[in-house]
Amino acid sequence: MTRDAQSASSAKAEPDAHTGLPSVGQHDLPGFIARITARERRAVSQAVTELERLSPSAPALLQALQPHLGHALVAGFTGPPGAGKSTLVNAVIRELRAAGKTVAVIAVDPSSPISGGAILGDRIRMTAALDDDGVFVRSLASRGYLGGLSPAAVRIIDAFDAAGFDLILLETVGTGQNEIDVAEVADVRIVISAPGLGDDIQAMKSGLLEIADILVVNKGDRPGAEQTMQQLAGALSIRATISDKIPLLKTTATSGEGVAKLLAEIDTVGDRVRASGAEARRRRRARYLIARAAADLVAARIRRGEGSRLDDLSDRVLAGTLTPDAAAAALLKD
Ligand SMILES: Nc1nc2c(ncn2[C@@H]2O[C@H](COP(=O)(O)OP(=O)(O)OP(=O)(O)O)[C@@H](O)[C@H]2O)c(=O)[nH]1
Ligand SMILES: [Mg+2]
Repeated sequence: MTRDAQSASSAKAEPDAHTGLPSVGQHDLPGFIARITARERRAVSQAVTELERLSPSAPALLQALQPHLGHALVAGFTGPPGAGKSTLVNAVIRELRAAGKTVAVIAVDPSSPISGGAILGDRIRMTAALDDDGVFVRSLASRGYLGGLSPAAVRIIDAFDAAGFDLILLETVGTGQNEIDVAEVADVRIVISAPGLGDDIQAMKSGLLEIADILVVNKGDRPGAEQTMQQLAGALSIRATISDKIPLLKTTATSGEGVAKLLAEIDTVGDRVRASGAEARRRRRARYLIARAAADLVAARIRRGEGSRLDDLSDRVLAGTLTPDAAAAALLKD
């Protein structure tokens, strides 16, 4: 079958009840995979949507993608709302394209209510190169994904990886545990701060600093950038064992200053990560998806009618004969 014939046949298929998309029947899955690995834009887009929404054919798709994974490096851009993550991602895209590298972007909940950043604005800024086949951007801006927004983002990584993109940039707002989870799935974790964000250093201390492979102070053109650099250097020096390994950089995303240096650092960390093999990177994503799915299953089980068992365990906790942790362990063993 020619590529066009394949496109036509998948376009004619019955729409999937869940996603409204033409559903990918088992029979043309190999053709669909071939179009994804050839980075055919429509196929990549459809695969991403199916994985995002966990359509009925998504599990089979995810499985069929596995032999094609391992090329891409995933770089997570995390930081407080308004630090300039999207602007920096945009600058990084430009730099990567100038170097002939292909790049896919996943922006998780890019419109944070706190900074008031517009989703559309994000999209326009990040899709400046819309007609460039070497760039693909997907914003996950609304809730309601089956299994959660973060697992959706992690599933999508596989579609972009199979499509052969060199780098996958993952933008997440680093305020909640979920976002930090997603950032941990990244191969290279870039934590972005900026002057004038209030208690951002405090936020850094509560978790973000630990996950950083590279620390960036963006808005280097703003007054206070130097002070933020010093504060972060101070926070790093307290953790003496890692301080000499974590690069601390200053960027101005709006002008592109410092972005080349950032890419060089991403490359350095990337080489280190690549040395540990593609399987280790894929394994981390698989572990995350399994752990999240398991947690969901347990929560569903508890919600669904294990009430009497819970009542029984609660009685024992109230009587002081069982700790809540031991009760939880007992519940999981059932
Ligand atoms: N002066 C200056 N402004 C910047 C710089 N980088 C980003 N900005 C501005 O900061 C604002 C927020 O930038 P975004 O890139 O949307 O920040 P973000 O971290 O993606 O924000 P959320 O996704 O809402 O968390 C915008 O008005 C940008 O133009 C910079 O280097 N210098
Ligand atoms: Mg953003």
